[in-house]
Amino acid sequence: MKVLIINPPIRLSDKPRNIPHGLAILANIIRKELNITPSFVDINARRYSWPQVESILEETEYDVVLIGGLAPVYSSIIKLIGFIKKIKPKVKIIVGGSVAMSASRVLMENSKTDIICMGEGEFVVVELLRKLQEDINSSLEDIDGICYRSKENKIIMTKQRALIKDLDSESALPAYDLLDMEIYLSNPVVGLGRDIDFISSRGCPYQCTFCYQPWGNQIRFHSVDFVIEAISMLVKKYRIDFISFQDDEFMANKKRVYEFCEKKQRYFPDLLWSCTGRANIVKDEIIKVMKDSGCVLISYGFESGSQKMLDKMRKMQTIRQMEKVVELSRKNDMPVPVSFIIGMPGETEETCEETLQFCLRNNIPLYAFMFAMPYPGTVIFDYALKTGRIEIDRLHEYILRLGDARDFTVNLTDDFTNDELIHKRESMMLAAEKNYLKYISSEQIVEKTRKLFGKLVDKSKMSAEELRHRAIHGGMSIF
Ligand code: B12
Repeated sequence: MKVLIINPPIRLSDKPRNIPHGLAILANIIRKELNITPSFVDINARRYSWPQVESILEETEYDVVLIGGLAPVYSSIIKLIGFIKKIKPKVKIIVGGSVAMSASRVLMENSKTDIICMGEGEFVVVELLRKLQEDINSSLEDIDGICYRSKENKIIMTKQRALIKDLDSESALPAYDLLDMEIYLSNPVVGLGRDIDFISSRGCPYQCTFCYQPWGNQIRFHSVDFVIEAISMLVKKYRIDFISFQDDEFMANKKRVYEFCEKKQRYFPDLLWSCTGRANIVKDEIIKVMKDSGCVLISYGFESGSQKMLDKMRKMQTIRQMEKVVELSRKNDMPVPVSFIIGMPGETEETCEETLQFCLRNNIPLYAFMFAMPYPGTVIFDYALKTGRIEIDRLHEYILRLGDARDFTVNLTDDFTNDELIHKRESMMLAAEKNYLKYISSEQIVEKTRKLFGKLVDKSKMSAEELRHRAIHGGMSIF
């Protein structure tokens, strides 16, 4: 049986930087467990045009197609399914990932998707492919964790599948060798040089209302030894200079962070790294240890400078903790890439002013300032449905429109019109940047970036201007 995996395009305004972890992990599992090497069409990495995609789909041989992605790739998934079913109607299409899980019924009803994977794919793909290998039209009712179309064209949801217990032994590393690694490695995710992203855990203990969390509040971690072994391979085979951890909450387990810092420094002293953090858990001692082990930045979701808004979004963090994190990062000469959200339910002139004042007081620019976006599966999505901001019978059209949270889509506030909200965001960004650039000059930003990245700056042969651009683009310029 021939398996084709397709990674749809994402964030076309930027270069491809993030590897498709989910799909590439499944490729590895399929190869290991079923001895099938799937073909991998990475539309995102190659930036194929749609006519090019169509001809690839025509020329490649396959019996089963696996597609995955997040909410903004919904429209591409719909397009791909249309092409495939036109070219090869008998091929089975399996879709997974966050958009398929959070909008399964809409996807089923508005496309010719055959099967949706409703959770982690490791066991599901193996069971499914085994079944389809025996008979491509096998009945699927005894496979847990899927949604499929029966012969009578009914949409059937099977029993929920338990989460993987041990990520080290039951999941796998992505099949890096099937990806266009040189494309990803030449476009750094966060840092400089040959930078790769890595996800070392699943789940998050918090329940923010704007976030989609399919893996629940119990975090499962890869062991530090698993991560160190992966780094060892990535250093040897792909000569990486930098690793960016994109976990929902990399720092949730402090003991593990300390263990990682010690082992990383022992085995790969020259490797630099970054990760995600949270204002309510980051303390002085840990930042210092991380910095000394080559961590150049920790990124935070600050979301708002208004305590009222933070509480409403169940962020479980205080303004004081946020100020403390800014202070500590600066004390350790680390940038503080922080993101904010405007337009959550309850946002008013007053709460916006509180956010702006927070930024002015702490010399923070609003470089990553997102609109509150009700992505399927979030609490604010349910709120938007309940309040009629999204029409239940026009969900397909709504999800087709979803894109980057920097683009306005739905107004969740009662106090602003759409235009007012858009202008509010712009004026706040301008004011915060103007203030920030009075606090620090671009020469100082470049100087601090050079100091932070050391040898990597010369290795990446960047001019001061490129460096500044990269620093700002990567959000690492908030010193
Ligand atoms: C890395 C990442 C990105 C990368 C892109 C990654 C990529 N190449 O696709 C970047 C940085 C570009 C990105 C951007 C955005 N992201 Co993002 N991102 C993530 C992040 C942190 C990790 C994704 C990941 O790799 N996970 C690890 C893998 C192993 O998990 P997985 O993909 O879910 O795969 C497993 C299963 O889902 C399943 N599976 C997956 N695919 C398939 C396919 C088949 C066929 C099968 C059978 C199974 C299967 O098996 C896998 C193994 O178990 C997640 C958070 C998270 N924890 O997942 C958010 C997340 C996916 N992003 C999200 C969002 C909202 C965004 C943005 C829209 C935000 C923004 N600021 O604008 C932008 C998109 C911008 C745009 N213009 O399109 C949401 C998606 C919500 C939703 N309902 O879809 C998430 C879930 C964050 C959150 N908690 O809310 N993101």
